[in-house]
Amino acid sequence: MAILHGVPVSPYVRKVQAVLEMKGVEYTINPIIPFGDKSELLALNPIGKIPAFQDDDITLADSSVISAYLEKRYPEVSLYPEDAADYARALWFEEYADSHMVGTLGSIFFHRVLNPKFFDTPSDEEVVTKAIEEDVPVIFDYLEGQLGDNEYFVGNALSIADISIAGPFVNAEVAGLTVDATRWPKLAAFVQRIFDMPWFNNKIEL
Ligand SMILES: N[C@@H](CCC(=O)N[C@@H](CS)C(=O)NCC(=O)O)C(=O)O
Repeated sequence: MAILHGVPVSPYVRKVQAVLEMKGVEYTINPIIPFGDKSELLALNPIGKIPAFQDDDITLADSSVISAYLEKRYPEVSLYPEDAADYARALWFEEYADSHMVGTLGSIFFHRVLNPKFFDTPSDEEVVTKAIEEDVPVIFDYLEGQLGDNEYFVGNALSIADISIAGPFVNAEVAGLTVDATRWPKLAAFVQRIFDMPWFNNKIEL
């Protein structure tokens, strides 16, 4: 059976978990964390990050690589658009979520949740407030505009774009940051729509 290495606290692990669930692939989770002794993780991923993934005889790292592999290996439920432009747009949103959103929303989560709980360090609320007041609105404005009146980000069908974008909102919510529906109504409805999907893991266990 396939093994997903990593804890779903990570938005990247959550993304792969959602792809596996959507596609109905059987898997187990090895809840490895990327801190402390990294020897087990380094044997799976030379840069020591989660997620890593094993299936048949292959070992893979990086959530985008793993998701792209899953699409080819288990194509029955497709999460990547056929049309070339839509495909590129879906990859862009995946990249935007992974490289940009996780940096901002993830750092708020790190400060407010992980630091006090695991690293005996209080949240630096000055940094958090600056992120919430300056960086977050730029992201939310962009997403609200890109979504428009559609239910999903690309081609009005669920894709890897939506799964990638929704993931960091779980961490944000646990850190006390939700989408203000009066200011970003379309984005707030989108996040709720994905959170309500039965295959989406919208919880964080610490
Ligand atoms: N681009 C990678 C990012 C993976 C990543 O940064 N994972 C974090 C957890 S959220 C990690 O393992 N960090 C440990 C470290 O950087 O040492 C992916 O999409 O999988």
